[in-house]
Amino acid sequence: ETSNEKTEETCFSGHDEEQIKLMNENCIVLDWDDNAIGAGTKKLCHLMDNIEKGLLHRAFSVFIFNEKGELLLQQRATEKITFPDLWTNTCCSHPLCIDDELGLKGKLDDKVKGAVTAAVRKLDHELGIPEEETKTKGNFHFLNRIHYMAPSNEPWGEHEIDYILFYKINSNESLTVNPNVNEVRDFKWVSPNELKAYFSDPSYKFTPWFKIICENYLFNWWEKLDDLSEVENDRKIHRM
Ligand code: DMA
Ligand code: MN
Repeated sequence: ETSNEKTEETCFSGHDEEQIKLMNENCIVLDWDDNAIGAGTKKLCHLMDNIEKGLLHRAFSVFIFNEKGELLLQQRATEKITFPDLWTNTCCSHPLCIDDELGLKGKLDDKVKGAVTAAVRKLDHELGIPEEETKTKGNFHFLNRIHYMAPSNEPWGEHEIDYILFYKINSNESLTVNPNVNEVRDFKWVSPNELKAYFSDPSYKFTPWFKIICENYLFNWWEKLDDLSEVENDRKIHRM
């Protein structure tokens, strides 16, 4: 059971109208093995009261790399209800409880396809990268799934199984980036060394999931960017 006792006023007072509306999206509620067991609004899935009772949902994190091997970072908009103003990977969100994004057959390949479909949708919505540029899907690589929990500003938090997706821009391709200011405050392309320097610069604050991914996996995967075959398609769920 999920508690909905927090009133709209306590949760949303002072928050942005557009971001409040998005809290009605239907996330995919999961058991510990990443099986879909129901739907839950984005609001219910991100209240710490519910998370503390075990409520878990599916998410994805995209990392876009250009032909120079640089990673596209974004700074979340001040309007974001959870983790505002923090720097993070290219794009994060949730596959929704709809046929295209759910992975109806329940097989991992199918769930990855659902996450990629959601990623194409949100890269357009957040960063203005047209769906036509990414939806051929050949550029996406599924790395692994990370199960983590992290509190945000009261009363919010995250508790997700997060599908990690790399997207490599080929040398004959270009990428249009035209951020939606309600979602993204700033963006920049970084090399591994530049990112490491930002980590020791106190004026850059990062999201908890991006820190977890960086500390455990990112730099190793980044070194293998030219050939991900050794590290991609990991079937294990990594609990952090
Ligand atoms: C949620 O991201 C997903 C992860 C991996 C934290 P988000 O808060 O940016 O979601 P949305 O863009 O849908 O608000
Ligand atoms: Mn989430």
